[in-house]
Amino acid sequence: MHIAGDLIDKHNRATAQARDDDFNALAEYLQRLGVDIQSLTAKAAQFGVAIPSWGVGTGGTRFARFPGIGEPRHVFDKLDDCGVIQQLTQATPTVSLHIPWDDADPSVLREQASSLGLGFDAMNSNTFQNQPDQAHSYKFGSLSHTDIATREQAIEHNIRCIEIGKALGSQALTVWVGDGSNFPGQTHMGQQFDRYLDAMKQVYAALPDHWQMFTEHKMYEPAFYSTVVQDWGSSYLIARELGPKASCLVDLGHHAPNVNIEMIVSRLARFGKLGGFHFNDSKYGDDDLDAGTIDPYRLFLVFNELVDIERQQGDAFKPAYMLDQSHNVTDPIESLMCSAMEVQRAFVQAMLVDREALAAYQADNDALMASQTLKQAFRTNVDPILQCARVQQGGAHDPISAYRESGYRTIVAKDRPQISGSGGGIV
Ligand code: PSV
Ligand code: MN
Repeated sequence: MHIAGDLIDKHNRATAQARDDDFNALAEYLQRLGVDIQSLTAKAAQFGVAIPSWGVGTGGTRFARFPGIGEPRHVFDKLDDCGVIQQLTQATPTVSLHIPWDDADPSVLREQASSLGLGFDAMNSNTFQNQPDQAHSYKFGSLSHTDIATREQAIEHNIRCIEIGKALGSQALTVWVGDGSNFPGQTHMGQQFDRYLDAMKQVYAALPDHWQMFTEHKMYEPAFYSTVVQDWGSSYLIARELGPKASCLVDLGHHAPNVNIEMIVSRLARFGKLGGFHFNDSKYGDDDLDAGTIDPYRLFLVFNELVDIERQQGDAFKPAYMLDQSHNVTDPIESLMCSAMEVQRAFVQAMLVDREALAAYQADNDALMASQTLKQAFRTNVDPILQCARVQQGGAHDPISAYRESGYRTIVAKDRPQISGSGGGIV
């Protein structure tokens, strides 16, 4: 189901005067800085970040889940919700599926996605939960399990994800495992890493030529003492060991507090191993909060690195941008729209950095002015650029207002029964 085009047109007409005035004022300001607003708007319009299919349902904590009304019942409802996010923001042209959560006939999925103007981004494999019909338990790990039959089952699952992805037109597989240990001495850390590498090599061998494989690191959880792919160093070792189709995926929430993530981004990219992102925000751990809600400056600093690297490496540098969030107290569609716009905002602001001036300040060791150069770009309100980029493509001036005006959630709730019960669980 889509939101009526008339409603978006009406919304955009009502805001047209304000949008034009703000755009012209910003154009004048940027002109003084020698920046052409039209080309910036065109770049903003080309920007896209993938929606995680699992993000459109209400998340939860270990303690409870409080489902909202009109929750998606299955992957087809999830696609509908992703279609609305794309329709209103025009910044989320693809969906990242998680298997087996989103298992369904690929040709039907493909048909529905294309009718909604959506494509498929990276596939995600799930070997961190047991499925009802599965022979071997992942309680003590999957790709790194001590038991070969369990490892083989996990390898097969990953290969199946590739097969489904091929049928959907996806071109990447993201592998995140919860493997690790909860007690010192529980596992032999070296041998466990060897087993993981060996299994990943078998998955890698099944990748089609034009596919990529992303290894996603995370410091802890569900394993609380040691985790097999715990940091960007381990992830880099894996990607290097596997070969050119393998690279690292940086989930912003998967680091210790205060870690300099933008520096990790710079390092990985410099050695050709930055594959993609899971954008979200966090205050304490892997909180999966909406992108840019806690530390928008850090998001900007990540994009500052990305824009800089793109200028050096050109179009060949194309990391995959995805969101990965959990929504406990907000409508997931609203949160995902906000996050997509925040990520797009950080990208546009990073393009405003005066790189010649910055290079000169760096050469002079003028720390204060170098920092001010970044701050000036970060402080610029680029809303008019984002609004125009959206409206030019048929999206909404203000996606949240248009979504609320549409009553989408109440309408779909008529077909989607209220989920009762509040069991815990992270997804
Ligand atoms: C793990 O916490 C993670 O970030 C991985 O990307 C998973 O696939 C995703 O969350 C879904 O729960
Ligand atoms: Mn993630």
